[in-house]
Amino acid sequence: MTSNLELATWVEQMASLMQPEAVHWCDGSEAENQTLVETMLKDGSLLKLNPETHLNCYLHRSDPSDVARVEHLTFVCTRNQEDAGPNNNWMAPEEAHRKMDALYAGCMRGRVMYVIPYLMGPYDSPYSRAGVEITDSPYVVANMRIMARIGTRALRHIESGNSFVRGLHSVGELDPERRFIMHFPEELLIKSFGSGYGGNALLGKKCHALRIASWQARTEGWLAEHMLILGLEDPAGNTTYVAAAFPSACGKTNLAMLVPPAAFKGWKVWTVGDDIAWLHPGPDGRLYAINPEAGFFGVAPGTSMKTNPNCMSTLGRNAIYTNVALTPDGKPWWEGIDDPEPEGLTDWQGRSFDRSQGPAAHPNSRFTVSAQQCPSYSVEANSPGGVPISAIIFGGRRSSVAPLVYEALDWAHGVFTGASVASETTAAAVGQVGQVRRDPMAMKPFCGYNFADYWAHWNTLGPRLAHPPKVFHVNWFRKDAEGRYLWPGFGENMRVLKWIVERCAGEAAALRTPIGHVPDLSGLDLAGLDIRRNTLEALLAVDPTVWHREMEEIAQYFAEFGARVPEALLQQVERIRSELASQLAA
Ligand code: GTP
Ligand code: SPV
Ligand code: MN
Repeated sequence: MTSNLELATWVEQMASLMQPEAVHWCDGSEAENQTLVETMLKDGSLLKLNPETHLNCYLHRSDPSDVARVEHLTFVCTRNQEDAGPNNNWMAPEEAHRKMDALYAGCMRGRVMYVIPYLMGPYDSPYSRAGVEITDSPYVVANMRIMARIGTRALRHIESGNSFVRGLHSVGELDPERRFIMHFPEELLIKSFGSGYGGNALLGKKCHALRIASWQARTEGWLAEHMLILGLEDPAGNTTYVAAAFPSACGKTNLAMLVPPAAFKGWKVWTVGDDIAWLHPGPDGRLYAINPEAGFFGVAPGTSMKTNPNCMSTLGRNAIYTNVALTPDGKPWWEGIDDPEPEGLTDWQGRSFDRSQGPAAHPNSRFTVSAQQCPSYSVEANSPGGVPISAIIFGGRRSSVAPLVYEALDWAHGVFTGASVASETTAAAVGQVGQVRRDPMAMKPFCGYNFADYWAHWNTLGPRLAHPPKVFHVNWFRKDAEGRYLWPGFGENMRVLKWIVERCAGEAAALRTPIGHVPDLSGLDLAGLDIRRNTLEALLAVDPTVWHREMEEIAQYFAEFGARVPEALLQQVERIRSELASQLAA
């Protein structure tokens, strides 16, 4: 199976623990995929969609109790609890191993154990990292095949002596009471049980590429972030690359595939990644980004030709849809899609659709599709050296407080800006939706170690770069008193991206406020946009009273991390507070 003794021994040991009926080493081939699809069509875990409109597309309905990440059941198991920090659930490694191994004992009886070697990042990139996921879910194999570079070539990479992250996964009985996602960063090991869904089960994604990788990145001097990567090409053909961190279901996929408004002739957005970025200081003193993933696991509801045409063109062939609704003629359907709700719709649970039972598609229903199919996929996306990042953008979903866009004063203030991000919770994780919570760098659910150490690590990175990216904050989700979005969003976000690129080039007008530079009313290119002056003022407002209260909350949040919080962050709090106080006094 493999010439790598360490890997062969581990797989053998896991097989004797889990007792599968057979062990299958995945080669990632089309033939293998077809066999898996046939198996799933037979057992009903996949439904074939209409091949005339959706060639080679399938619908998967997950267990209704297993539709999102489970943050309360996700643990970081470090020897020292302080290293996991107040931002993570923690369990002692011995206890966690005991618990998980008890669940794993005999869990694959009558099932096939799939061994998936995978590579996160482009082939032949010094920044790429390998992993091996063991799973009993053919659905996980089919999704991993789209999301990561799996199979023979990844195995060769491991066999040529590269280290790999070990991931164990079993769907178990899909019992929420027997469901855990455990990380052992000191052992480069992940143990997941009881869920077949997304980030809980596709271990290359959040578990490896963020939680374990962020730990490795800290010791090795780079960053693993919950960021999209895009290239913005101006009419003269110059491309500026930016990376943007927004919390789950807060607009990364949409921004990464943006189509500029008609008035922006000659401007193009190129997609490098939509969810995860690995950032490394390069030899020229700039920060370089790769996308460790090969596909998109994107939110379906709200996706349409109007909001995200590039995404709609990416879909429709070779895609797996999870928990969307189904039309009578075998097409996927969700709230916000272009086609009106048809007669005879089947909801995400396979029931005849009845509005009183909730939406037709689950709010966290998703599609899995190869990035190669995306019309805006960048030619640089597979570049082994990555793309140079000129701007880092943080953002959240906030109906008030945060203006449409502002620019941090320098790197240290940029780290503060990222560390103080707050956002309303979404359906991407189990729990209440719409609660404002602190989500530093959009990494609250994904940082594999103590946030205080993470902020300190961010602080050290800027000064190591001769040309650090400028840092910005955006908020597409500010609302008026009636609860309507003030900003049209989607393609119109181009106007904000253009301001950001101009600021990176030392152009575009801005006003200095205590929280950073905000565009003045002439700074944003609003050509072709019908927006009222008072709406714009409301979008760009930085209210000192509101921000004074916000700073109070930020200070309290930082205090939860005790003495480990970097002094530089506390200095930012003091500076902003005193500037706000003088504004209020004036
Ligand atoms: P994850 O995959 O969970 O990490 O999410 P994401 O950050 O990629 O979010 P995505 O782009 O999928 O958007 C999530 C939801 O927000 C979708 O329903 C979108 O339609 C909606 N959305 C995205 N961008 C905007 C925007 O600019 N304005 C508004 N109002 N909604 C948006
Ligand atoms: C997210 O929740 O941020 C996602 C989906 O991108 S999942 O793969 O489930 O993490
Ligand atoms: Mn995400």
